Amino acid sequence: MDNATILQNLKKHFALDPQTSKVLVVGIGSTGISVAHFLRKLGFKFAITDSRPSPPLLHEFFEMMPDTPVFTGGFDEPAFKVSTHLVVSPGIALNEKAIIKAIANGTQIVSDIDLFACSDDAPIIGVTGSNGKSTVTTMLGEMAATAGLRVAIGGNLGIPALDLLNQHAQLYVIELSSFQLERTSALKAAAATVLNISADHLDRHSSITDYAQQKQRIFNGDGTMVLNADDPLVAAMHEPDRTALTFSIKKPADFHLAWHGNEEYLMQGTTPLMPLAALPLEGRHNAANALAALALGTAVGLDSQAMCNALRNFKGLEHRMQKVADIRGITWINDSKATNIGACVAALEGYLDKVILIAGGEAKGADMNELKPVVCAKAKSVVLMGKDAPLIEQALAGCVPVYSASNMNEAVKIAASLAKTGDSVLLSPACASLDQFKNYQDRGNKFVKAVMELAR
Ligand code: UMA
Ligand code: ADP
Repeated sequence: MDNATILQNLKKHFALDPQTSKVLVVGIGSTGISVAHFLRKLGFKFAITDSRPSPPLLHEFFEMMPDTPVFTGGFDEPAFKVSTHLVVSPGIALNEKAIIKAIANGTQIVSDIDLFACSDDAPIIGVTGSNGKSTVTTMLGEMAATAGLRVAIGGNLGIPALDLLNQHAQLYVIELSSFQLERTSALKAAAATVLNISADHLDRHSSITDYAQQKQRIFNGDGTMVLNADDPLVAAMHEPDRTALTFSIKKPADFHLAWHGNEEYLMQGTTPLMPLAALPLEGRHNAANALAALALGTAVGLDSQAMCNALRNFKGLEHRMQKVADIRGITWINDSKATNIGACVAALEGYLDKVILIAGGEAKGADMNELKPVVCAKAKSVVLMGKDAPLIEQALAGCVPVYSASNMNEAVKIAASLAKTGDSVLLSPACASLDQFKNYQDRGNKFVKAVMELAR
């Protein structure tokens, strides 16, 4: 799309105009920097702000755009007062005092996703949910590439949506978080899904209802709704006058599982697509992810054969049910990305035998009692670590033996001492990692390292 058309769209949707608008970019992270590049390319004047005194990307920003006004070390800046538009990064809550005041003064809130949605005509697939977003987004990217399309994938997955525009894609697959969706109004995806809803980010959202409502915004517009028939909160999002496709791993749906001969198959209606056993991923929840990806791909016209070929070759992502090693008959699984209860429950539910679970970290306001039934059913013992370990221990009282570890090395050693030949040890923390680690990758990498040391 040429710049003139993008400018027309921005004017129509947000009254954003390089001649008259004063834009403040809020947040100097990867989103803020992508927004700054975009605005500069279109000739907007803007300023940028970050509440941290020296955000990590500040130096890089100064070097790229030395003439742009920068305000750091707090949001209580006059810059908010004079702005007509704020482009707020997802990591920044909209209930910041300066933002609330600006909204009250008539300042418009826009997201990077809004700007992106105004800037290309190619179809967009939107993927949200509490768990499985990155897996499904990546699967779809591989499906579309196998089908011969020029496809760009990003958003919450890592590359900010605006940075994908220079790939001139024929199809975009955008992972969207609740934070991105709550401030987005212009996105009209050709196909979109809410994969599932379980408690997460309740430190930012006032309730699970509010969190689900923000996720539901992915269905704005008139694209195909892809709905998880196994999740009542998602199934309830169905709008009768819209085209919808359902997926399920428990019952018949548009995309579902069924026995065909003596093998379980991924099915489209009554048509067997491929055997479930040919999907090279651990965990039954990944069957749900594959069915969701097939439904989304079908909605935008991808070829079934190409999609199944991509699934057969899909390697999975690191830190999601990643098999780390088999050591003396014990299987070690890294599911460090399980930063909420839903992911840990899904991981445990996929096991037929009992496992030794390593969990704990920051609970983010979630109710750890929800872990109890599945832990009682599927765990032999639990090793807990991190800030909210006491909350989990309390929730699991009387259920399974619980051990405490002060760091990952210790957790792995305790788990090794408990495990017997044939057991699995699963790191699936049900919590965020930031109390003890840089991020979930760091937590997973430390787990892998500790397991490898055992092997030696
Ligand atoms: N900041 C403040 N004040 C605050 C909070 C943040 O000034 O109170 C500043 C930070 O200093 C930072 C800047 O805001 O410099 C931007 O922060 P950001 O947290 O919005 O981070 P970005 O680098 O722009 O990354 C964001 C997403 N981060 C979050 O939503 C927290 C990235 O998702 C995403 O990949 C990226 O945009 C590109 O779209 C990460 C994430 O953790 C992976 N997402 C959460 C999740 O998956 O659970 C939602
Ligand atoms: P997201 O991007 O939503 O965080 P990921 O694909 O990165 O999703 O997976 C995050 C965590 O959720 C991992 O622990 C993974 O094993 C688990 N998970 C993946 N898909 C699902 C699903 N459909 N239901 C529940 N948990 C899932």
